[in-house]
Amino acid sequence: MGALRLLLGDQLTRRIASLADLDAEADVVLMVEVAEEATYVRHHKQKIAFLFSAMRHFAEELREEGVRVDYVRLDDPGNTGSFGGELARALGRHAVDRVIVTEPGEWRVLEAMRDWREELGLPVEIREDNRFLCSRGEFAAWAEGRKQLRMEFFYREMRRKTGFLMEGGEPVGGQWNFDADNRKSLPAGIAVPPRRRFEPDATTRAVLDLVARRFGNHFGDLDGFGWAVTRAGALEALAFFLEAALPRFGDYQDAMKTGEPFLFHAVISPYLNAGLLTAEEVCVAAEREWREGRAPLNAVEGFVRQVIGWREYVRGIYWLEMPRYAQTNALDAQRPLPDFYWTGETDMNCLAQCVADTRAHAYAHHIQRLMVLGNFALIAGIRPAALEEWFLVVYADAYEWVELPNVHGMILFADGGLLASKPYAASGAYIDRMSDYCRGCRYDPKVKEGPKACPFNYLYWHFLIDNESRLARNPRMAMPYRTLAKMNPDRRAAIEADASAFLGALTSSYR
Ligand code: DLZ
Ligand code: SF4
Repeated sequence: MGALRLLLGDQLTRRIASLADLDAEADVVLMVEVAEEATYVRHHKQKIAFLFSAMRHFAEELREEGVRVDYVRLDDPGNTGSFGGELARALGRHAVDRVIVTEPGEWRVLEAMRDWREELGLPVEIREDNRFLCSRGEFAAWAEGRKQLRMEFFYREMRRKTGFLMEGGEPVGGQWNFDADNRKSLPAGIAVPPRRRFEPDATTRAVLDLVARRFGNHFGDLDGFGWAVTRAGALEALAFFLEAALPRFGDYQDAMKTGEPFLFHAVISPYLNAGLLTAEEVCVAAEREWREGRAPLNAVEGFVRQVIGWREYVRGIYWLEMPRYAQTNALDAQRPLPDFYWTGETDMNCLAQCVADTRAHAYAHHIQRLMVLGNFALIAGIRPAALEEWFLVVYADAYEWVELPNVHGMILFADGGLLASKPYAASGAYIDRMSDYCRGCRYDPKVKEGPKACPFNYLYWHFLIDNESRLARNPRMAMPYRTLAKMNPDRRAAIEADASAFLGALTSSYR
């Protein structure tokens, strides 16, 4: 008898472990659209549409190859709405003697999977996720006995292991990291490459209708949907990035511009995280651009670091630390998420613009996420779980393995410094330097007090005052705390007054 091979929506690669020894005669591949996955948090409409359409296309490709695919659509009669329920139903349709699945990207789903053997009464083999360059075991071995789990050291190990941008055991260019070259603001008039858009085909249009009908009340726009939904499309998106954007990706990777969330970014994370592209192939391709003289080293190294460094590192942290990781709240932040994260209705132009980009595209680039949307939540003391859910909902590339360490650790310092060596708190000057947002804002980034003052300015100091007992001993926070110590009492009182008036006026009425 054959096996039932359950393939999850973010495992869309022929090379996934669960399909490795597929027997086309005896086995059945099961793919299921289930309400529980779409609604356990109310994902952005484009995120659901992207994944359902990519799943349907992938199923078609498997069928063309002669594989037997049992595909359950969301609207199919009898759809129970959950992985476990659909697996049980499918076992009634197929004569198989075991289930094979690749471990999921979320703790929640892995917990459920561990009960399946008992619930279903037959063997369930959970295979290691082979879509990553560093296995969970390798990461655990690297972490063993280290006091601090710094990305930079992990990244160097990964460079050595993979050989990317290495020559004779040394990093090319004589340096591991060229980040210092990657902080330029955008020159006026620089041409931004028009983003390659993928026109929805009949399959995607059917999914867009389904999502509009079933998830109309979820956050996000559907019109303008332009994601690739196949591996071939994802490869085209990669090729576009390499040619049109990579040469300037490094220089301007921290810059922000009104109405331009993509700038010189790769915009391939939804494809990587759903299995349509592999980490290895995107790095091979980027390295070739440098070796053949079409892209500078600072750009290529910055890109490779995101993929083999940061991305693998946050996944390692997630599996090493879950489930306790999600439960810490080192800064005891308790404020509910303000409504404007959903509505975009705020006079703070940077936040309004970043929410607008997010709503329109289910995408914002890393500095919009970290230094605007994230930074505000950090210095306003937003409850970690509330911001984590928001990030998981709104971005097409977000799964808990990647979202949680980025938000909990990197953005909010809620893990007390396991991941980041200090909180990434910044005042309005940073946003003013890196964007054109302040020009269109009713606040002024240069004003520190009173009604015209940029709220980031007083919230920044308010955050430091509020967290003095927790942060003042952190050596990387010594400078701002020295400044705070010298601050006169009137200035401190003004900060307190401005911050409490501002925070008191925030509304948080719905999700
Ligand atoms: C994100 C998502 C959504 C919205 N829907 C489905 C689905 O209907 N079927 C499916 O197999 N996967 C879906 N996913 C992706 C899963 O949430 C993802 O596989 C889990 O988070 C486990 O990593
Ligand atoms: Fe944002 Fe402050 Fe600039 Fe307004 S002035 S856009 S609130 S940083």
